Amino acid sequence: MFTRAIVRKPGKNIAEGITTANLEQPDYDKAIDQFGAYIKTLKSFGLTVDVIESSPVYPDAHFVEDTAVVTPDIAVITNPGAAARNGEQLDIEPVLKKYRNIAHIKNPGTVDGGDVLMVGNHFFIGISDRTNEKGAQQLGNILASYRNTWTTIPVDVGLHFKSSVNYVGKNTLLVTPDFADHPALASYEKIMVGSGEDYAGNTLLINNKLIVPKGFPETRKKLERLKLDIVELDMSEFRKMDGGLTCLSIRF
Ligand code: CIR
Repeated sequence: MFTRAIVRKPGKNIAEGITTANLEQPDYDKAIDQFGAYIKTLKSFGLTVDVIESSPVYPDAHFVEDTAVVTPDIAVITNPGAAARNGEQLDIEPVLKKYRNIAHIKNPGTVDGGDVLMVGNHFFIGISDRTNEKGAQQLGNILASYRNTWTTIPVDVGLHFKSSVNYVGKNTLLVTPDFADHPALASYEKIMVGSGEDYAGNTLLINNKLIVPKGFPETRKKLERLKLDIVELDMSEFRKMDGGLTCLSIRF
């Protein structure tokens, strides 16, 4: 059970972040509304939410997930792999310090939290443009010292591992076609996102409830078979900056 989440308000500089999405610029006011709905949903799921002020320096700073990996035992402050984002983690550490002992990923290791999928006490660590082998090894060693297991998995498509694969409960992973047959995921049931709905692979499970991005009906229909409560949230403005539901919070 998660009891808390940390989120960070998007800044007026939201459109200056990194993106590969060929979409128009995000609208600040709309993003703030979507962010508000996101917080409201987390609270309705019983979480206490710490909201950090926006960053004048880092336009991607509201994607807090990338700055830390938090388990019941420890908060690992990451070393984000994009130079333009490295530094965001410094504002997150003092908040996490209130709740957990702290460990750090150090150079030359880099990790983005978006590459780390926790399934019970197993951690998948995606090796991507943001997370390197050395970072994965450091993180894995820390996790293993608390009786967790971990494996790496290459991320050749999408920004992060969790852009494509997420745990949706009941031993089931929601996957995009690129990861559907990956041998590292063989021991799980799979639900494949709907056709052309890869963005919906970034679906968020919190305390047996699912938050899914709005506008992906085929995926939603497939997820209904899990018989979990589902809340749909409009993520249009964050999608324009390659962000999704998991990116906007650290849950623990
Ligand atoms: C970036 O490129 O780093 C941001 N524009 C998006 C980060 C999304 N974070 C995530 O998937 N965990």
